Amino acid sequence: MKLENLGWDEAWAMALASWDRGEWEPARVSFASRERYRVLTEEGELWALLPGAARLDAASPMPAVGDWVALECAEGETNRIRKVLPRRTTLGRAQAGERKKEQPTAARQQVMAANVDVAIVVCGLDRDYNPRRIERYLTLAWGGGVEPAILLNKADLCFDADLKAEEVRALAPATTVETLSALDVAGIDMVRALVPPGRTACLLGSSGAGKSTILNGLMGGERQRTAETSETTGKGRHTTTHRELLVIPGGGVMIDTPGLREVALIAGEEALSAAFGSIAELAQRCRFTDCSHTTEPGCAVLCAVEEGDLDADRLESFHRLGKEIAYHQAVESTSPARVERDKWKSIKKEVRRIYKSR
Ligand SMILES: Nc1nc2c(ncn2[C@@H]2O[C@H](COP(=O)(O)OP(=O)(O)OP(=O)(O)O)[C@@H](O)[C@H]2O)c(=O)[nH]1
Ligand SMILES: [Mg+2]
Ligand SMILES: [Zn+2]
Repeated sequence: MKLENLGWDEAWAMALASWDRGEWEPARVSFASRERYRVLTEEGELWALLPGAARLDAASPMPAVGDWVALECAEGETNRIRKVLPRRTTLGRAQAGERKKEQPTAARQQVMAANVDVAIVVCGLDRDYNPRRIERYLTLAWGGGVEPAILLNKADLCFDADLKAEEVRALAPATTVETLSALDVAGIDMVRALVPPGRTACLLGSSGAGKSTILNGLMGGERQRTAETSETTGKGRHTTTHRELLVIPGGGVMIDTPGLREVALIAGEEALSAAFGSIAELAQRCRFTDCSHTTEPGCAVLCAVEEGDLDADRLESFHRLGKEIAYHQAVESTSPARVERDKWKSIKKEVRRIYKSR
């Protein structure tokens, strides 16, 4: 297995070299339970344990699916995870930008996936279709510094797929929005293009949306179990029960997740304020009150990035979200009919809450 296809690069190698005296191997977590982990290495997939010492080290979070770790492999002994390399992005409650603070173990365990490049939000065009829910998933992605893409699946079951796609594009004009049928080769090829070698995608969306079906299409076989949605409610059956990272033949890696319940999604809003609240705080110390935190002199936000107190990814994600909101507000102010619509309501409400202190 070539680690480069899994996303390994020079910067990761340097991070590992900063602790390693040559005895540790790089590995990527593909499955995580309380005790046992499955990891991908150059030699293939292995089981590994997390020794107590690593677990108690507050600076090193509990390994999550997608994490790069330092693995100790000794002949005839169990493989041990020694360190978790600092995350670039985090999907879930505990945020990468917070890593300076010591976090309680419970909070550290809320990470759904680490080091994800693109969060693929899957929404069925059947009874699953729900723009409000898509917004929540977008919030979750942005909050973790992850670029989202939206796939409207089951186009074969929908007569106005294009109309719905337009509606979703209006929610997030800077985000990729595609319609597909996961049962169709053309749809699968389109998704394949989103996950070239070296790139990491994470599938998000409610149960029954077709996440595992899409992944099976990419894997070229029945790799993940899928199940029909309930005939009475149209809802999925929570078929996928744990998060898992798979290597796409000839492509990058993809993480399948179980459909989230609404409660978990609200965590996305918490994540947003965790991610951007610190930027809002820093912004109070910028020289100019209308600072855009891009090129201005005396910008406290850029200064924090320079000094390593704020992730550059995080700021980039903040700018992307800002663009989406600016677009949305422009649309609202020019078309009164749209003011009623509560698109972006949850995101805007949260952003307003973050800025209230200014
Ligand atoms: N008609 C049609 N059915 C689809 C499509 N994609 C998925 N399905 C079906 O939808 C059902 C649910 O798909 P899954 O892939 O199990 O859904 P999931 O998102 O993985 O659900 P969880 O694992 O429960 O979170 C299965 O019966 C699939 O065959 C599609 O594009 N068209
Ligand atoms: Mg599934
Ligand atoms: Zn600034």
